Amino acid sequence: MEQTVKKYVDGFMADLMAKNPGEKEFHQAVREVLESVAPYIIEHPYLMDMKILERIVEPERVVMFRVPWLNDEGEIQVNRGYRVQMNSAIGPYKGGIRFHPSVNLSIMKFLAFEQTFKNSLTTLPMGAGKGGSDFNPKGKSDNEVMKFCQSFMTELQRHIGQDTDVPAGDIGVGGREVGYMFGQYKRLRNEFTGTLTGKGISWGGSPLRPEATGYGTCYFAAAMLATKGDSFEGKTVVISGAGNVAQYAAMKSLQLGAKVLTMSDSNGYIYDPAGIDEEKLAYIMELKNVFRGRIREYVQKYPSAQYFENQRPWGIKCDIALPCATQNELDADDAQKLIDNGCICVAEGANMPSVPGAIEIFQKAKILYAPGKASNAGGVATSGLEMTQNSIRLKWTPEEVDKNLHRIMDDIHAACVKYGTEPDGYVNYVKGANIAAFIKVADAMMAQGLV
Ligand code: NDP
Ligand code: 2IT
Repeated sequence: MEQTVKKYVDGFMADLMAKNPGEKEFHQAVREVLESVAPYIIEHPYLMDMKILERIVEPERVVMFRVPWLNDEGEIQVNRGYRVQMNSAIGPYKGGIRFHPSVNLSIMKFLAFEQTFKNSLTTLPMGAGKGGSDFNPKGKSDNEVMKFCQSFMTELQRHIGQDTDVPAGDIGVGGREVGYMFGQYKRLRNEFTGTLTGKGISWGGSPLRPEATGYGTCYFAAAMLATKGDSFEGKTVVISGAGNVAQYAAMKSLQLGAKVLTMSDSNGYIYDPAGIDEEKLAYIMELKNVFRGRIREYVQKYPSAQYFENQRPWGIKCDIALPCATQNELDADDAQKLIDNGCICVAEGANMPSVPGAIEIFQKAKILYAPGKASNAGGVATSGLEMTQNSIRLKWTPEEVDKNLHRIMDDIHAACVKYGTEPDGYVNYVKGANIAAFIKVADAMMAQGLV
């Protein structure tokens, strides 16, 4: 069986790589899913005959477009915009928009592919998409960000809609950018609809959408710990990133009784042995969200902490690690350091932060390890709840949304346990998440015929 699976995976990947040359992040994301679902597909040959996998890796549509805009000096700037409409088998395309200079087609496709499985796990009717631009919001004035967002949306608006494709935030896209994009969408289409999620609370946003990804990641980690009769209480937590996901992962870790030791950005990390408490976290949130500052400024305010330039936080001894920055930010050496230091649980807030070699190390050591598509699904799930509220023209209370979010994370955890429990009782959350998500999308695709 193992040989048959390997042959199938290698053959499929060879074709995929030939057809999508140079798209290394996309190859990485597909291989991970393929390794999980290949045995299932081989046992269900009709899936092979129906070419479900070949269809699932091919985006339904990719839009690439020019985004011209004028900077504050009146100079012409040109960026590239993308929207990958990956899969609409279970609902309208749904997924974030990323503004970062590293954005390219491979990164968009990997994120849209991951989104297919993540959205399937949420239990809500959402297909998958992802978009973005190589625009770098760092150092830009509010006016420049607005100009860019308006130009970006001027093209994107013709491809999206509340029943077609519903974008939201991701790296470099938060409340400010969603606001500018929503304003331009509304102006051009002359409609006030739920076409974007992550909107402001007074104009159609859902309570707890900003908190949802970080909170959900902790709810998922708590569910994993509970399988061992354990919890966050009294644990040490190492977090990477200092953006939306990292901030609320830190907040929920504190609420659950843990001590947060680190946060980071792309320049380095801070280590506070006394713990980043509520007051220090409030400082970080103001620093990052209002002043758009750098994490190194933390040590000027709190001199007992240390700053490590150009380093990642994984060498700091901890019980729980929450990677919440970006893809491939945790390599095999980092994973080994975490294991050697006694880490018992890794839950990904970011998309694909652990390289394949790191995942192998976590699973060999049989620690609790959750892939992002399971543990960070709370963000898009709450976007789904925002869509529901927009459709029924009501706003729920934060308590109602939190209850739904918590239930969804527990349901995703249960699905992973159902499909990922190995004969020795170890839960392989990667396998569980991939198979549970795949079955739902594959069934929907088959029911809808060859489209
Ligand atoms: P933000 O833009 O709010 O924050 C991103 C953080 O990650 C910043 O601290 C940023 O540092 C850091 N970062 C970005 N790129 C790199 C890099 N190349 N190397 C090191 N650090 C980096 O984004 P989010 O918090 O929204 O997103 C973080 C991750 O979570 C992403 O992987 C995203 O796809 C994922 N995610 C987000 C969801 C959401 O609802 N927002 C939902 C599910 C997943 P710097 O300021 O220096 O760039
Ligand atoms: O990666 C993700 O799931 C997100 N960036 C959130 C997508 C969304 O539509 O809320």
